[in-house]
Amino acid sequence: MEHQNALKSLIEDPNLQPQEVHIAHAVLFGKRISMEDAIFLFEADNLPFLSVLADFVRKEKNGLHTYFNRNFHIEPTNVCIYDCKFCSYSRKIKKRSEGWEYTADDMLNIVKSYDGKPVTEVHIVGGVLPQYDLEFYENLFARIKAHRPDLHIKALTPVEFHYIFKKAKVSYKEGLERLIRAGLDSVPGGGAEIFDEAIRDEIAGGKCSSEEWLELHRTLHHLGHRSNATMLYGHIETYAHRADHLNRLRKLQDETEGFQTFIPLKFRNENNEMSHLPEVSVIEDLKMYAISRIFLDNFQHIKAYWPMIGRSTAQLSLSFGVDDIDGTIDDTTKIYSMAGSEEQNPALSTPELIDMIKRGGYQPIERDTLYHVVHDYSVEEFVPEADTSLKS
Ligand code: V47
Ligand code: SF4
Repeated sequence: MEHQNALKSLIEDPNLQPQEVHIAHAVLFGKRISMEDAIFLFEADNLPFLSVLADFVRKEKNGLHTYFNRNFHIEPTNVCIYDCKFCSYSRKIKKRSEGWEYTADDMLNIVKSYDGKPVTEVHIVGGVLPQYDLEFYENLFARIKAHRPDLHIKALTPVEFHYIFKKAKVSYKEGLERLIRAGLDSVPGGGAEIFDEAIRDEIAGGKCSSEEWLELHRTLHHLGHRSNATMLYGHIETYAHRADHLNRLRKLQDETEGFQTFIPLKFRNENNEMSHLPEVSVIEDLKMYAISRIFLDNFQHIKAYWPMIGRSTAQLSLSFGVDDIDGTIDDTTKIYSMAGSEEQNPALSTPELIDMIKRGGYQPIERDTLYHVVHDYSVEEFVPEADTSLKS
């Protein structure tokens, strides 16, 4: 196998530092790397080395498969009681007039606008407001399921759950059970930011703590449901904070095996209170993907969110451990267009996405939320449907 030979010959390279040899051996023999190793890799800045290691892990786990799915996003509101400094998206409660607040009817109408379209998932996440309480979401999820039972509902984050369950005076378990009964299928990875308490307090003070974020996912996994995890990187955190974040996720995954994919989210600096910080380079992005892939040996998938990093970096990321490029952002998730994503209008049709993956040398697989294969475009031809545009 080419990727195994690449790693074996890399180990023979006399120019490698001793710690690099040690890490390469660990990866070749399926052993874990430590937090210290991860920090070393961030600091060493050896991109070719990282590429060989991350590509090895990627191919051992997922071969050449590169996943995407067809989903659409609904953001119930862009008004939020919290005030995260990096957030380009929320209007503070006092600037409510600049925001939107959808009713359940509004959101059901958005769902209905996809009737007949080949989407498999709705992703629902927005700001936190008191009227979006437990009953509201129970009612919303039940109405979506009544209208389209096969649509997977991936919704809310521990930030919202923590707030609404506290308000309803129910435990995480009871609250999640009620929402699952109503139709919640899985939970996206947002709200994780950075787990280090001091940094979290500085950039996202007031919302759920790191321990609460992890506890919510633990509870969800014990109830038999899956979720994703993210990390917001490239702001005021250090490499040690990144390693700590990855380590807390790896530990929880050892316990529950409930995470499907890890998504590193690059901090974008437009329209927020941290705009004075420069954005990190593409090299830093590729390092982040590769080290995540190498460190998180118990995560099956690493996702690059292409509306955030742009198509070219997303394509490049496939050689740095990434096996999922999310894909089908229908309405150009506002969170990123407001934060200043590389492409102002990141719409990508299914054929374009398939072509991008194939040109990178990988096999495009359309998946559902739980990574069941919907279409394998490495063996199937893409047949244009009535509406193939992933942009509304
Ligand atoms: O938690 C907010 C981030 C997240 C900025 O699970 C920012 O499939 C960068 O979690 N620069 C929400 N990031 C988005 C999210 C997500 C996205 C796509 C797929 C999935 C999934 C999850 O967005 C927030 C926060 O970390 N965010 N502002 C910003 N200025
Ligand atoms: Fe609110 Fe989320 Fe923005 Fe924080 S990141 S202000 S919780 S919408």
